[in-house]
Amino acid sequence: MSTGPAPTRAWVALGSNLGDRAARLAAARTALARLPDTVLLGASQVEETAPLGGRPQPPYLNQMVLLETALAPRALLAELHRIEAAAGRVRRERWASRTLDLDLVRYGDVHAAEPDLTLPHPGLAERDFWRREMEELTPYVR
Ligand code: A4P
Ligand code: MG
Repeated sequence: MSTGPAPTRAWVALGSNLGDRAARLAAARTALARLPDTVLLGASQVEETAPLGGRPQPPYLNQMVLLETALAPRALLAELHRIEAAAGRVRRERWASRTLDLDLVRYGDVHAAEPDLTLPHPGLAERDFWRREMEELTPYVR
């Protein structure tokens, strides 16, 4: 019997604005559902959003998923980075176009203020579409 950490709800935002965006999101959902000690409880609609950040770049497809996971926040974030890398993401400057971006928006009620882990994600305040997508996931929170 496993006696690991109690499973926690984690909200993960998916974004893509390069290449076959819908396929990138679909592959990311599959990869997230396969993470160890993790269940994908639900996914919001995929929506197209105008690029934020002022830099000229193509529109994004965005979506949010709700996970139940026994992975600790930093372990989960490391898995998100691994999935991004597998999708061919090259980290250049901040806010630049990307094949796949995965952000940890919320992890239970955990608050963190480290550069490598800020929770809840600071983008939540200015991203209407994240809040709308979280609203859509409410029925899955239980
Ligand atoms: N980091 C700290 N806390 C977190 C967290 N809660 N979730 C650190 C994810 N990462 C977190 O991230 C930079 C560093 O943030 C990482 O080392 C991580 O440890 P990154 O993914 O390498 O860089 P980034 O994605 O270019 O920067 P950032 O700040 O995450 O930008 P965003 O917020 O992801 O913005 N417009 C629309 N319409 N839709 C979008 O999805 N996305 C962006 C990217 C810009 N414009 C957009 C969208
Ligand atoms: Mg990011």
